[in-house]
Amino acid sequence: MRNNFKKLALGAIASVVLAAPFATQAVRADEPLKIGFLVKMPEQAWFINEQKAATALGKQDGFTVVNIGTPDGEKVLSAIDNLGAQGAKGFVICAPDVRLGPAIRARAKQYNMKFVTVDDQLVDSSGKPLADVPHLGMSASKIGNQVGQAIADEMKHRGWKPEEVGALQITDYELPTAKARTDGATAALLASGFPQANIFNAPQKTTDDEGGFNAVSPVLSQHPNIKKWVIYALNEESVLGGVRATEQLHIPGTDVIGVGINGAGEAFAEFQKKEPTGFYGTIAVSSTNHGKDSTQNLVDWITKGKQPPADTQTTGKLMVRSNWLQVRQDLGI
Ligand code: FCA
Repeated sequence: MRNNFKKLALGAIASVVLAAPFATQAVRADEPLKIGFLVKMPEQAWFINEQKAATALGKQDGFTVVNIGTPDGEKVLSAIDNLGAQGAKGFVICAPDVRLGPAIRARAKQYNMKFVTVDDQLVDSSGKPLADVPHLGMSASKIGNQVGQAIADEMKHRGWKPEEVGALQITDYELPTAKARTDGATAALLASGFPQANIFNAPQKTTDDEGGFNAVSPVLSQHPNIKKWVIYALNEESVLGGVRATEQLHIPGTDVIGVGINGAGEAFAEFQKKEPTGFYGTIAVSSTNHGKDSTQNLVDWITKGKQPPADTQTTGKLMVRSNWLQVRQDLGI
């Protein structure tokens, strides 16, 4: 009786041990390479496309990509634990908060995993980028400049007088790439002769449609005298939210020029609407290449010991109703 109990207890302990932290060691060396692809907003078309591109590369080259949505810090850390338990050798990440940098680095180290960042570069406790983590993202200020220039050009084309126009700058100052993008747009707008006094800050809480809508609505109500608006933000989702807020107040689409960044599903849907809306265009960047190239960098690092480039900056192209299909094709989105 006593002996049987002992056996049972030992058996139970053994299976727990196998299932938990030692699972990594149980993964056989000849198993195909597994990596993770973690994104902060798994429902956003940009990120869906990045993960799709990573998965396609894995299918082509014989490795597995585990796609995980990690909207908060806790989910990021448990996703890394989960990947570690599955024997994954590394991951690509766009984190929900860039200040998670040191925590993510420490957790990856526990499992001896390599990782690279995509889109949003991680920072340390003093706000400096984590220089030892390879990054691939947009050339943020340049793409911001393109947004501002596109708005200035379209204002000219419509014959708008800058002094009669309000600019809604939807901002997220906690995310460095977001700040660089909107600062870049503002700089180009000012350089075109737009009055500084007519630029209004609309801080957003989340970098999506809802965040854009909630940021813009109160600013619009504070300025009922302004009849024409231009809108920009870190991405097209936020700009679309802003455009929806103008529609709510019955401001005609012809009196709004919204220009976003990304070039993904929501912009395509907008360009396919029968009547043009206040969403004029977007600076399209290849989410396909972001997903594919960041994954390739990570895989080469794991399998060949090839150190990825420290900081890759990608470029964008203005996409509007008249050329969206062509630009989409050119960028392989
Ligand atoms: C940030 C934004 C995304 C996308 C990406 C490249 O993460 O939130 O919408 O623009 O950069």
